[in-house]
Formats: sequence, structure tokens, C-alpha cells
Amino acid sequence: MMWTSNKALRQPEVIAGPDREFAASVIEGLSKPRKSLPCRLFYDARGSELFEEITRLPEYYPTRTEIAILGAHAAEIASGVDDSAVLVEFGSGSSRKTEILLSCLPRLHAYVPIDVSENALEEAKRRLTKRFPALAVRPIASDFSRPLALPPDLGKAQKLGFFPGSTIGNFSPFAARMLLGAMRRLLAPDGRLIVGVDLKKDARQLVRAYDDAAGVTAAFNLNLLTRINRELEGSFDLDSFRHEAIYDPREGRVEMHIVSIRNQAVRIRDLWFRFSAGETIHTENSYKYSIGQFQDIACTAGWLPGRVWIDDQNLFSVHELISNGVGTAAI
Ligand code: AVJ
Repeated sequence: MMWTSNKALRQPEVIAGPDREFAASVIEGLSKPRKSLPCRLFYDARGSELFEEITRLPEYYPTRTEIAILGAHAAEIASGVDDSAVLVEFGSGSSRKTEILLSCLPRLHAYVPIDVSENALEEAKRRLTKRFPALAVRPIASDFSRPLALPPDLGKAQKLGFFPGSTIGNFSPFAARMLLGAMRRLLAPDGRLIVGVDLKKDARQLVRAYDDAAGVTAAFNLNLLTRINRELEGSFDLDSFRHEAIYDPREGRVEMHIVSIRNQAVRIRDLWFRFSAGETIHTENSYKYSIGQFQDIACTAGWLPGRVWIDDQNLFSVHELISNGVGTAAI
């Protein structure tokens, strides 16, 4: 017997319109017994600006460390890549890190940046075409975690995937395995992937990176409430919520939460959501891996671990993965 009526499963009328997806994600997340919101919702214009600011914070080591690793080993990372290869980047944003790789791949055939932001793609294309006039920049405006296809005319070329930033850490280990598997199929038959992965380390250092003294990460987290207020006529009182970052050593992840300081109810259009004092909205997971742990996950997704580059403080890792070729041969 099916008790759930179809009507209950359908989206309520209130969330029709251009921001339907945002509204649906927010209402779904806040309706759960343990409230959560997907971390991709952080990145409205202000959120993207605040993230850029985070990458420059003294406590936030991942960005500058990864850039230093890429800069120190770019030639080695690029070695073995065909001149006729295609570079495919997942979540390319401003493509700043890509330039480091491209400077060592001067005859590369094409670059396919994949990002949800059409503005970022356009801006990156303009800048890269100017600096590398022979490079064909072929952007795809899409969420890289959704099914996608590369332009068919690039079919025969060797594919080098690039997935920096430890964005893989936002996915659960299971989801990371699924995503790495999908990337392997996209880059088939003889793909390679360069992926940035944040390393396990002292819990205090991890928490500081996600709860900085200047309060930029707090502003980044709480901006989600401002966004809901603006785009969905929400009634969140920003002074009644606070930012929290914790490290869960069992899960191996930093969690960001928005904590309700008091008992309260918040309206979003015509829906009310109750918060008890201390109740949280879980807004982000950022998994941290040892080198071996990450390689194990990659193996279960059909990748063979290749070279690994790390900084001398053991903060961050850049992995080379090589497709095991199984099940991806051209037919
Ligand atoms: C963009 C996923 C790499 O998890 O470190 C930074 C996002 N959140 N500070 C991360 C983030 C809070 C970031 N990634």
C-alpha cells in the first residue's frame, strides 16, 4: 500500500519561477529532521566573492598550498601528455590554476572548462585565448556532477582531466567514488586525471581554516541565509544564528553548520520552519584524506594511482590517476 499521495511529492506552487531549483533545494533541506542545505547554494555573486576572500586568508592554507605545488611541479605534471590532448577541467571557476598547467602544455589542442557560471567561463575564455592564442577553448556551462558529454569533434584525442581545489572533499566517500567513476568514463578510453585533495592534519589547524579570526568564513556561511531572505522572501534574523565549524575525526571531515541561537520560527514565502535553541543547519562537509585513503577510493572507481605531489608541510596533495582501461574501450 502506497500512503504518500502524488500531490505531496509534487513541488508546492509557491516555488514556481526562475529560482525554482534554489527554492526546492532550500525547502527540502530545511524540512528534514536534521536540517541541511547543499553547499553549492553558497555560490551566489556575494558568496563567490566571499569564497575568493577565504582563499586569501592566512588560516585557509589549501588554495595557496595547491598553487605552490602546481607551480613547483607543473612540468612534471604535464609530462607524458600528448600535444594533441584535450584538457578537461571540472568546476573551472576563474581557471587561475589551469594557467599554471597550460604554461607547460604550449601545444595543447583544446581546453574544455566546465562550470555552472557562464560569466566565469566567458571571462576565463577571454583571458586564456589572449595568453594562449593557439588553444581552442570550448566551455561547457554545466554542473560537473551531472551527466555530460564532451564536444563530439574532440572524440579521438587523449583526455587529461583536472579537478583542483579539493572540491572532491565536498562529496561523501561514496559519492566521490561515483563521481570519479563518471569522470573516468568521460575521459575514456585512456584518460588521466589530476586531482587536488586536502590532507588529514591536526584538528585545531583544520577548524581554524574554516573558522577564521576575521570572520570571513562565518560571513560566507551566513550569506546563505541572506540569499534565502532575498531570493525567497525569507525572514531569517541574521543575529539569531551563528557560524560553527567542527572536525569529526571519525568521519574524517570538517563540518560547517549554521546554529540557531534561540527557539524561533522562520518564514520562507508561506512556509514556516521551527528551530530550537542549538539546532543546526548542516551546510558543508569537507572530507580530508590520507594519500592511501584517497588512492583506495580512486581504485574502486577504476583508476590506478599515479604520482602524488605534496608540499613540504604535508598540508595538501595533488594526485595523478590513470584509467585502468577496463570497460571504457572505444567500440
Ligand atoms: C571549495 C570545497 C574546496 O571545502 O575547503 C572553504 C569550500 N568552505 N571554506 C573547502 C570552503 C569553507 C572549500 N572548497
